[in-house]
This record gives sequence, C-alpha cells and structure tokens, in this order.
Amino acid sequence: MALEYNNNFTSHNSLVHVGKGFAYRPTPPVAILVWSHSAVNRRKSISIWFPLRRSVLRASSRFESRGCSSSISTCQKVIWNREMESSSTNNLITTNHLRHVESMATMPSGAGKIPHLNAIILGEALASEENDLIFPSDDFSRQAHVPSPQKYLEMYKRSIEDPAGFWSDIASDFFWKQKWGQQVYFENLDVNKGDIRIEWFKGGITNICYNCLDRNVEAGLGDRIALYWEGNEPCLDGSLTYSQLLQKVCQLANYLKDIGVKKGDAVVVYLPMLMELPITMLACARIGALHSVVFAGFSAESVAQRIVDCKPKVVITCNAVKRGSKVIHLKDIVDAALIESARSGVCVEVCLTYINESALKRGSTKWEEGRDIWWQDVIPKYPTTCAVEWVDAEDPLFLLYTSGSTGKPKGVLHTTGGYMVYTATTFKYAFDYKPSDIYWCTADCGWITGHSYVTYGPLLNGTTVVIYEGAPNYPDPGRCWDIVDKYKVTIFYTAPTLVRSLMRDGDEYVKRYLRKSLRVLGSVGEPINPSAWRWFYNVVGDSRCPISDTWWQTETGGFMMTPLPGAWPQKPGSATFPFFGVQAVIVDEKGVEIEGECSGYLCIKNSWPGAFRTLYGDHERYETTYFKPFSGYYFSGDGCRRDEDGYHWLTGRVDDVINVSGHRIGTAEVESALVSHPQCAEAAVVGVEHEVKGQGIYAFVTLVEGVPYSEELRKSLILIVRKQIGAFAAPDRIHWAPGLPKTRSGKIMRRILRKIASKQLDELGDTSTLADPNVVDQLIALADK
Ligand code: 6R9
Repeated sequence: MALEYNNNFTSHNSLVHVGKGFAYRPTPPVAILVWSHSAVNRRKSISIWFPLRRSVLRASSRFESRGCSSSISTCQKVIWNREMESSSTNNLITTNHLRHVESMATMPSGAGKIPHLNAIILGEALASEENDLIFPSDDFSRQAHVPSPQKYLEMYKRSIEDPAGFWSDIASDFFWKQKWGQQVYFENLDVNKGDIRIEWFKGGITNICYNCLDRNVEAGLGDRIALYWEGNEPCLDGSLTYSQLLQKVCQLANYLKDIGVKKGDAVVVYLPMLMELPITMLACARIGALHSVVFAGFSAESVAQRIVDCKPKVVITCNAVKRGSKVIHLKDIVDAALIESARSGVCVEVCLTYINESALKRGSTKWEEGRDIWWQDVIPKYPTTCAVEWVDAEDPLFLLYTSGSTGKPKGVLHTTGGYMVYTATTFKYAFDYKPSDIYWCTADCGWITGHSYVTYGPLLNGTTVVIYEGAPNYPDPGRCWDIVDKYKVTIFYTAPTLVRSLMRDGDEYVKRYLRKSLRVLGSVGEPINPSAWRWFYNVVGDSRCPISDTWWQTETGGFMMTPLPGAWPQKPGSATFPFFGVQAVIVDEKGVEIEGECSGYLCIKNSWPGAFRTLYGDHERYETTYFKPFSGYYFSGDGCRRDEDGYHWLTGRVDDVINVSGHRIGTAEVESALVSHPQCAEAAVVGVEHEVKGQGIYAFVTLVEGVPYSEELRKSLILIVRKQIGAFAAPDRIHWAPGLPKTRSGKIMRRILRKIASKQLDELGDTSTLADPNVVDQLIALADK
C-alpha cells in the first residue's frame, strides 16, 4: 500500500496514509478523515467529515489511553476516497454476487442513497451515535493472517466465485480417511425448487475428534496444553495436554461403546464447565454418537423435554456445581427430569455422574442403584486408546436446542465435515489465531458458542483453551482479569452483557491487573452498544486490542459477519463485513434485496459449510421458519442496517422491533441511546400496546451503582433518546430495574419484560432458566415507582 502524507485534501490522486492509518482518494471527495497519531504517546484521534452528508466536522473517537487527547488543529487532514488504489480491487467483477466486495471497494462511500424510503432506519442510532473508525496498529496488521482490505477482498472474491475450490483447499488441511466426492457441495435454498437441502463434502469420510486430538498429537503437539481449567474457587485449577485429553476422551468413548452407545445414538449431557464437558462432547464425536448438551441451568422440565425429543441411551451429568457461593444440585434436576421423561414414555437406562467434590461430597448425592454410575468408579478403568468411528461428512455431529417463537424448542442439527472446516477457519481468521495464543472464551458449552468456539474451532487449530467453572464476578468483579493474568490469556471472547456488568462495577477492578498478554478481544450474543465497546476497548484492552464483534447464530454454526482484526478499521458496535463465503444481503419486507445504505432483514443467499442441515425430526419447521419467509434465502430473523461505508450494524431480532405510529424502531437502538447516558448502566426496551400509537416504548433501566432514582433523571433519559433518534422514539415509560431478567448465557428475557410492562403478571411463564429469578419480583415491586 502506498503511503504518503497529504495536507491538501482537494487535489490528491493517490491512496493516502497518515500515521498508522490508510485512506482512499476521492473522486469527488466524499469525506475527510482527520486523524492524528503520536508514536510517542500512542495517542490517536480520528474524526470524519462527510461534507455531502452532514456538513459537520465531528470530533470523535478520542483514544485517551495515556490520559491525553488531541485536538483537530494538530491533526493531519486526509482525503478519504471511495476508490481503492489497488488495481486488483479495481478489476473486481461487480455482479450481484459481489455486492459486499463492492461495498468494501467503495468503503467508505460517503453519502449513500436510501432507496427504501419507507423504512425506518433500524440501527440508525447505533450507527450514528458514533461513526468512529478504529484502526488496528501497523504492527498488528503486519503480522495478521489478513493484513489489509485488499487481501480480504481477494480471498472473499474467490470464496464467492469458486466456493468449491476455496473450501476444498482449506478442507485439505484436515485428515480425511477418504476424500469427498466430485461434487464439493450441493445447495437448494429455494422452497419453490424442492426440499431445502445443504450438503458439503458429502462422501468424504472423517472424524472431528480425530482432527481435534489425534491429528494434533501426531503433528507433535502432544505436550501442548489443550485445556486449562480454572475452578470456581480461585485456589482450584487443572490442565490437560493434547495427549492427556486424547486419553481421557478415549476412556469415556470406550465406556460409551461398552454400554451400547452406537453411531447415530443421542447422548444428553447436563454438565457445568468442567473439563469433563468437552471430554464428553469429543468422546461422543469419536464414536459417531450425537451429543445434545443441555445448558446446566435449564430446569428439570426443559431437560425432560429434550430427553423426550431425542431419546438418549445415556444422560451424563455431575452431582453439583458451585457458581459463586451458590451450590446447584444438578443431579437432583436430572433425577426429576428422568421421572418426567419416563412419564412420557422415554426411559433412560444409565445416568453417568461425575463427582464434583468441591461442590458436593459423593455421600450427600441422591442415588438410584442400577441406573446411576459414578464416573470416577468406571471411566479410569477403560483403555486410553479407542478406535475412531469414521463417519461421512454429512453424518450428524450434534443437536442443540434453541428457543423459537413457539413453546417447543428447536433441535438444531449440525453435521460433521462442513462444521469442522467452518468452525476451524472462522476461529483462525476472526481472532487472528497464532500458535502462541492462549484463548479464553467465557461462554458455557451449553450454548453454541461453547460448541464452536470453546471446543471444536479452537481444538481443531491446536489452541490452548482456558475454561472457567465459576461466576465472572466471584469472589469479586476482578476475577476475569485475574484469570487473564494467571494464564496469560491473549484472546478474550465474551458477551456484551458481561462487558456492561463489569463496566458498571468500575475501572478499578480492571486496572488492578496487568492484562498485558491480551491482544484480541471478542464479543458475541447481542449487539454491543458503542459505549460498552469503547470501555472494552479502552479500559480492558488498553486501546491496544482490536475487538472482533462476531455476528452468528446457533443455526449458522460459525461466524457469519465479523471484523478480521488486522484487515480494516472497526466501528464500535458494528460487526463490519461478511466472512469468506457468506453472501449477506439485506432485503425489504417483500424480499427484495436493497443496495447501499439501507436497513431491513438480514438474509444469506447461499449455503456455507457450517450451516445447520435441519431441525431434528421437523424438516418442515426448518423450511417454514428459515426459508419460507424470503424464498431463495436463509432468513436470519435479525434486522440489519448497512451504513454509508458498507459496515453492517445488527439491530437485534426483528421480533424485537417496535412499531410506533407506523415507525419501526429497533429496541437495540433505544437501548443504545439510553446506555449512552452516563448514569445508565443497562437498558432493555420492549413494546407495549398503546391506544394511539399502536405500540409504545417501555424501557427498563438499570442505573450505575449508587445513583438514586429521580424524576429529573427520568426526563434526561427520555431526552437523550429524543436527541439521538428522534421524538418518535422517546420512551413512554421508564421502569427502574435494579437487575434485568437474564438467562445464564446473558440474554435478556424480553418475554418476561413484555409481560411485566403490560401487567400480565399471571402470564410470566417459566422463570426457572433465569440467572437470578428474584429480579422478577423486584421489577414487579417497582412497577409504579
Ligand atoms: C452465537 C449466538 C443468535 C442471535 C442472533 C442475534 C444475536 C449474536 C451478535 C448478535 C448482534 C452480534 N447476536 N451475536 N447480535 N451482534 N455480534 O449468540 O447464537 O444464541 O443462537 O443467538 O443473537 O440476534 O440472531 P444464538
């Protein structure tokens, strides 16, 4: 990339680079980037002026990591162009298929059209609150797998034009007992053309457990730590090398085979974050059995429902777990679930139970002779080697239940080969993984993130993974950073809810620890609001670590949209651009693709190797939910806005969209505005019936610790929304919330909030999966305050 300083921003014809950034020449000029960088203080300031768009010079993105900020007057003035200098990008074929290549090539495009005039711009608030570009450092980019937009474009272009070649090349790095057939993939995403079907690498024979473990051991990584385990109590820990992990997996696999678990059988797993959880998943995969992990926070009824649906031969659990100072008796929950499922005609013969001594002694555990088996009594007796069950790439790997719009959870089914290739590849690129990295993802293996990015993706890359049993704020809110320093974590992947909750506890808990090892941060699960993003970036990452805001779903298996951390500047709150092979499009309510700057429904118009293949036992629901709404596309259920620079802003589930006086407003937008108020720690917005407007906006607001409720604050919160989005988006009601009802994975349960907001208290439904069910009573008590 040509580098040059440029102080004359009207006449230059080449790519300009100032300090540590890059920019493109305008024809005509569409935006002026003002950016300063001091190598001595590592301080930067970026502002972008969009003359055609806003006619204002916005001073934004002040990096004050060393307590300094810089002023516009000292900044370099640089021209930001809609063309990339690289000749390779100029030669791109701009077909429909390459829409995103185009949007990258025109990045940033300045004043774009808004072709879909009637649409309320979902995410406008998210996108406009801050439009900062935050650049990776030169050093970071230089060492990255994808160091520039050009490199991305080159790879992306190939992945779209030649998916078979692109993914076959990557797949060849894995072990295949037999190579896949002539046809690398088959896809039909159009209900009008027959059954929906997606297949990748069919005919290829492999095993994902072999690829995670044996392949790495054979490559000489046997002595590398595969898993570091940190217990709930700070004094408890453990680790397993790749060789040791392989042995443990083989012992369990031999036991499962011994009790008659065969290829294609289901195994229900109800375990906390012990090393035995990934061990169990890998053991199932080794013998071709499907694991169905149920998050160890679900109620007995939920466990029973899943058991009845997939009829497992065995349930694997542990007696209890301690999260923070609370002991949860998991075996009791499984016992109740097994009684319940037996009533529905599904009897499970074996309940393998691990003794988690630190939580509950063996003698205190309730026991059913004949059915219950202690893990520690039997598993160590089995041989430490176990032959692999070779499976077809399209044989099922696991089931994972996820909630849908009806009461019955959907059993998302993933298969082996494509999922393997996709999780490994997304992990490598989105986190810029290097063999020296120590990786910690705070997700539980009970969710898809724990499948794809605690277990399979990282282990396929030979990564050293940290897993943590306990609560992130136990014994105090500094625990995460204590763990980061203890294991020298380099990649830290978490959820915005945790970021916001730690942010609320104050910077001092973070600053107590060095966090020098960190180099990449990650976010998943919901849109991350810009102020949480910035806190994560500036305080946790010391303004040094790029944040990969990864958008994806249980259904997608792996990342669909994510920054590649060394490749392009990030914007706080934007998942940026699609991953290789993903043709992400935004459609309007009629299913018509919308170009350029727009908002609408996020769809994918092609298959990708990690896609789910069906809903277990209900292919019709699979087609109806995901492929019928917009024929020819996978419908994500999420709203998305593409900004003038081609960046994507996920705005939440479309079912969380509120229609106020005919205006569609994403709850995430209002929340983002509310949390930008300095005294607001967290907010959750739902729609309530409103006799004049159709729907009104009802906001639950958690204040920063110690801030008292007041009418004045209420008014200023409403004002900030009016200011950031518009008067139509002003909340009708602010409901003080000491806490919000969240699942253990950190997702706010809006269903409950909607019921509280509409005073339908007798219809609250199941609250047993909440991290803290008490918050519901607190909220009800504050309803009229
Ligand atoms: C991986 C996971 C999927 C839904 C998805 C979307 C939301 C996830 C996000 C995000 C904005 C991100 N979501 N990641 N929204 N930015 N980076 O969370 O899977 O539990 O199935 O949830 O989560 O709404 O549709 P899952």
